[in-house]
Amino acid sequence: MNVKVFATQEVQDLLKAAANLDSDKGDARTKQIAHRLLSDLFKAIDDLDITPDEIWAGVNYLNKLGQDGEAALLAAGLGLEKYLDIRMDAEDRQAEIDGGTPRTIEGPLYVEGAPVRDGASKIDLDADADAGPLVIRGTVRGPDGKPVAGAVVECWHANSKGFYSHFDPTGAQSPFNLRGAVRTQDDGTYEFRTLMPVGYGCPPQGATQQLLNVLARHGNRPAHVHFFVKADGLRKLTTQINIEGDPLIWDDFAYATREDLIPPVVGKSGGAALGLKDDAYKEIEFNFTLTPLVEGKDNQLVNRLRTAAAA
Ligand code: MBD
Ligand code: FE
Repeated sequence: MNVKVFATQEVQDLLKAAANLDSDKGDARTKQIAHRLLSDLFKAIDDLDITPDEIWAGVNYLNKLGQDGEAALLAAGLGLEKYLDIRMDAEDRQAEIDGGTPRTIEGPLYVEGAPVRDGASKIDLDADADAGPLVIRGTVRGPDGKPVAGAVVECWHANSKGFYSHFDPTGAQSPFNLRGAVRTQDDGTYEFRTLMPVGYGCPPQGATQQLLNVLARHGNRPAHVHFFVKADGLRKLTTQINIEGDPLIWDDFAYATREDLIPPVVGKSGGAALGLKDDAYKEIEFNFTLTPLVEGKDNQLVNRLRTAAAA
């Protein structure tokens, strides 16, 4: 088939009707976006001559995606979440906001409600024979370079199987295992005592991996640790660090790696005194620099549906 119908009055009227553009009721912004996305889809169907079989495969794929609860995972894997970061970075450059720790994607596996502790928190609640002890510590600073007391650093990461508590398919982890929050001390410092994570892989039978397979892409991330950093009068930072040396560091299926987010991993001893499971442990120092509010507001605060649980 090689027909072109997109530009016809009939199709243009259909698009307007579907988005209810001729009515002044409904949500104007949703109508605008629905009309544009539907138009872009119709245009693509015409241009690429997408067949009915392909359309129904796509529609049924969306059903599986929802059944699997993987829409946000797919958004990460298709670079949509990274694209939002690229746009926010560009917005910051335009506003001449610089010097902050680079942002990178939140991902779909955050759980709200981790206990907040002062200065330091041991967040490995469950034994994990295959993971060695890890200390992550550093200082939170403001745009002026001065330490920020009372900032809240929240972190979450996977265990030695690449699984996150609350989303662990084996059901093996306690709530909030490897998730925690620390309020910085007067000198701006924070510390997490935890275990070394391993990279995440998409559920092999899930909708996300299904599409990645057809694209001949893998669905794996290098080992990483997520952070939110919040302080009064400054913008919330969403970022991650990668574990140096992971072979997938520059081959992340979610495109979250950035040059400044790969701190050195240093071998240390004295873990016993810190309550770690071995005396030998790894340490990562990672310092955060937050950026100022814009006209008194966090202009890039992201609202999205987040899992919440009681600690
Ligand atoms: C993760 O751990 C993650 O951080 C992202 C972005 C996607 C899937 C799993
Ligand atoms: Fe993650």
